[in-house]
Amino acid sequence: MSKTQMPWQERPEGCKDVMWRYSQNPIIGRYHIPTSNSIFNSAVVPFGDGFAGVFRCDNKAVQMNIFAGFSKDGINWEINHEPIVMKAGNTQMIDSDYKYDPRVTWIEDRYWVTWCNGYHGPTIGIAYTYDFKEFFQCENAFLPFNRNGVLFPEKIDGKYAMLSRPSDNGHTPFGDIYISYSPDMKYWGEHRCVMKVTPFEDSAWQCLKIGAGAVPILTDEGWLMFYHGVIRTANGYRYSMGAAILDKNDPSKVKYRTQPYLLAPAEIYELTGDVPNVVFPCAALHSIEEDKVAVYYGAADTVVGVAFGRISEIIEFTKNNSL
Ligand code: BMA
Repeated sequence: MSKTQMPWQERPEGCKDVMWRYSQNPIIGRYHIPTSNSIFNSAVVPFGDGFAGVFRCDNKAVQMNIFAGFSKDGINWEINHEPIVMKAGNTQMIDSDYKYDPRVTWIEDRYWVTWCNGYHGPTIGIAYTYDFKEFFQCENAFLPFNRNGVLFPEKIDGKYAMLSRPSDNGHTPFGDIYISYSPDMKYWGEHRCVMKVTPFEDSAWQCLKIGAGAVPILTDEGWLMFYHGVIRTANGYRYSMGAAILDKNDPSKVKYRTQPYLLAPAEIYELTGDVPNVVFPCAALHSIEEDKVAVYYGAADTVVGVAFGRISEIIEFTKNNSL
């Protein structure tokens, strides 16, 4: 990021945590557009002299869809009142019963959007856009069922690379992170396991399932990846956020991975909502030069929050507290 000032707040006085929340969270409320029941698990990127994003807005019939939005400062967002209407991309139009949990990545010459696409159950949908006005839908990456498709921001060994989590058709009680490659954004293969859940006694917050969160950030140590981890409690699932560092040239190799979480449900808007106890990262704005990152996350499947951190400190923390 250079042209635009990324959203930022210094660590609050007395705070010892490696990441801290924006003081005005949540930045997007559940009724931010007229039709919405909830807005969460959404993705933002630098765009023009500001930012653009793709937002998950469930409507008051609780139908899941994705909407484009724009912002000058990354905090105050104008979200379109109508959902994204796709045109045909690298294939004929394919069914989409619903769309949710988008991620957005700039690769080479355009923005790519991935999301959980309803095609006989959830799988990973892919589209591209140049302007966040016109969107072109491509082939689904995988067979159902799959969730949390997250593209790398550059080709690896000449191929597009995507993290994902094979799942089931419900509130999946399992899940590990895999990587897949494609020469053309149409055909995906070379599927390799990246990271599995942890034994309960080692790190319980990530013992049930894990999934990629934000687009990985290339650092001197490798790819910094924020991910979500889930534990099943007496009261249901609890979603927290951790970080991993993947090998630069072979991201199926995990170099480090946090034993403690970086962010877990603790504030009222994370503890209470349509689905209590969810912190679900889907995007990160960053500046390597300024040593800053702002992670965007869905809170309690209801609103959007932001958390800040120093990239160098997160890397040190991940190395020093690795499983
Ligand atoms: C997952 C997805 C997410 C959601 C999470 C917690 O399976 O549906 O969209 O945030 O559950 O409900």
